[in-house]
Amino acid sequence: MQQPITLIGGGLVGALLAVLLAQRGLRVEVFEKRDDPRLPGTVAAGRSINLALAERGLQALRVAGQADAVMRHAVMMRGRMVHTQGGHSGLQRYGVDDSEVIWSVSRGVLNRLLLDAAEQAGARLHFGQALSAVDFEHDRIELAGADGVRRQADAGLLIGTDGAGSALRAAMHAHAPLGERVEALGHGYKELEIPPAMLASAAVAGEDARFALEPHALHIWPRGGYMCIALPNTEGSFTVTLFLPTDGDWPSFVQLADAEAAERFFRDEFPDLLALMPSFAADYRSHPVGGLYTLYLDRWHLGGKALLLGDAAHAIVPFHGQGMNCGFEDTVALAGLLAAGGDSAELFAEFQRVRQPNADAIAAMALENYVEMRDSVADPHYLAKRELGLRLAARAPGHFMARYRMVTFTHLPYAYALERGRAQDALLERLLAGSTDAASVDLDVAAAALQAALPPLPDLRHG
Ligand code: FAD
Ligand code: 8RB
Repeated sequence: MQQPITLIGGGLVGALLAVLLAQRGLRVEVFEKRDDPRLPGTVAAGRSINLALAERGLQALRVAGQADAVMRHAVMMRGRMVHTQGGHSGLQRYGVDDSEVIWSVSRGVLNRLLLDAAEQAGARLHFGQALSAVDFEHDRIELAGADGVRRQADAGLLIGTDGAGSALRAAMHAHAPLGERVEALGHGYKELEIPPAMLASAAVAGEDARFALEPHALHIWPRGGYMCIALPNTEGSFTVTLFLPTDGDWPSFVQLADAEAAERFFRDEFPDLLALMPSFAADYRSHPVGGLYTLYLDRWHLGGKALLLGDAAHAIVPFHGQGMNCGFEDTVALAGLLAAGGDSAELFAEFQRVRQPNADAIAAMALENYVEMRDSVADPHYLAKRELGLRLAARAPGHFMARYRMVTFTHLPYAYALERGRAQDALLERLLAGSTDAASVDLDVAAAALQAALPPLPDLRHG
């Protein structure tokens, strides 16, 4: 593989892929539309957007030698803190103990750190250069600068890490259709913020008092058809996201067009949360409503000339917190294939063969987790199933692992987690037979039924 590798997009997946490829001695050029986010004055002032980093993403960072640096900026989240309408809250742990937690990290910090690492590993980064056209016949690309100036460059081996609105995908599709399907969820999102708590109390009560809510949790205010969530930032603030139907019957974003209507809605539905957001109206007015959709493609590559990965190939809805984690897992798989060398068309086909069933599986599980987060977390039957699952996992750890744990804390293929989860769920339903009391199920009988119905879980140590 002598030709240089050209990455379109230096976001999270592009930057990490650049690190991995450059570390393997490959020639890497990265073209990124935006300006260098490491330069002073380029970061969106004051707004911190965070992401949940889980085991799959963390493992990819370990492979790139970047895990320790990232973890210095991460806030541990042990579970979901569920806030009821009545103002009560309780923690549902994600894992069995503190070895199974997820981490809140700032997108900006993560991106800048990976860009530094990419440069150090020898990748060449070109900022303010947006892919604007591709000539696949002559292997040339056209890039547009912010000033409108266009320049040409050799395409090399083209890799699209330019996100959900991928320009490379559009160019590939114009050349030969990719079988693209976009499924809108019909719900959108808006970001809000809880600022750090009063510093006076922090001085007395210590570090964690900078936070207006429990810092080590992912907060959820489930309300049936919609919800709010909040993730902690290192500085003591929280990024809040409201998820709501886009239009249709109240409540929807169309119905809550102005901040006053939205504030009345929050006073009724999320009074405790509203009390923590002094700049609610200003934030509501100035932050746009984002759309949520799932992207499916029949083909991720154009022969051996171009390949898509990350959101460019498989954008998903956010509800499992796995978009970045899945994209990071992609980069390790692709770097392994590219470093081994060989015919690029075969190698791209192999990448799609391995990754697409898993991307499809996490897309499906992310959609399902919306219902779980906004509704089921407060449902007695769901809670009984969860409780029985916890008991079975303790009794027969080699045979039962909650699907959430397989997705979040192991490297088992997503497709396996989906399939195993369905089988386990059917068993739990059968054992509970409509009951909402997990303690009424005889655990010896249940464990025997489990072992009769399902093979043991794979060895998880390096799943
Ligand atoms: P992006 O990060 O979108 O990067 C694409 C890059 O390409 C950008 O830098 C862009 O400027 C550049 N680009 C675009 N067009 C061009 C062009 N024409 N030429 C050159 N460059 C171009 N995932 C999780 O795992 N956990 C979470 O908790 C989580 N939270 C999220 C919260 C929010 C608010 C959002 C929006 C997403 C969240 N995700 C989360 C999903 C995650 O952000 C994405 O899956 C991930 O960023 C995908 O990485 P990417 O590099 O493929 O795309
Ligand atoms: N994109 C997350 C989870 C699962 C939480 C659970 C859920 C915000 C946009 Cl909605 C969401 C999870 O089951 O208890 N782990 O990590 C991250 C999530 O949303 C992120 C912050 C988000 N992603 C557009 C907004």
